Amino acid sequence: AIDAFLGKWCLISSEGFEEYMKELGVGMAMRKMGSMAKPDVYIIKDGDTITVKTESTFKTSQFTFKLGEKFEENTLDGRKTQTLINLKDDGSLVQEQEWDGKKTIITRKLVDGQLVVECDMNGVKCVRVYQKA
Ligand code: DKA
Repeated sequence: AIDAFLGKWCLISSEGFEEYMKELGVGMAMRKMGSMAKPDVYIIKDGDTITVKTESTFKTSQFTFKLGEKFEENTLDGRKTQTLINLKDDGSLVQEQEWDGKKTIITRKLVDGQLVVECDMNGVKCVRVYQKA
């Protein structure tokens, strides 16, 4: 269930994020800030509605959705995407963002009590690990 994902999470490691942001088309200034940011992520549930809030000194944003229902997401780097989030049988939470004929997938899973976020854009992958606050 989604319940294991709920709570406050703090970034503790990040690999390949700069390259991933570059592949997304994020400009240099924002990539610099994005690389330096150590965000806190809050995953909150209200009935069947889920909110993911990302808070950092550089920028704060949030999106709210229902599993399996497409919605319009405004991403941290300013993309407006058509996003679909599903919970897979293996327990991972898979977020598919589509915009301008492009697509990226963000997969979140729980591994040893940590939140592991894997991003993939055209095969350029990044892994970010969050610890429960
Ligand atoms: C995360 O949750 C990573 C999510 C991907 C963000 C992409 C764009 C960020 C640009 C500053 O840790």
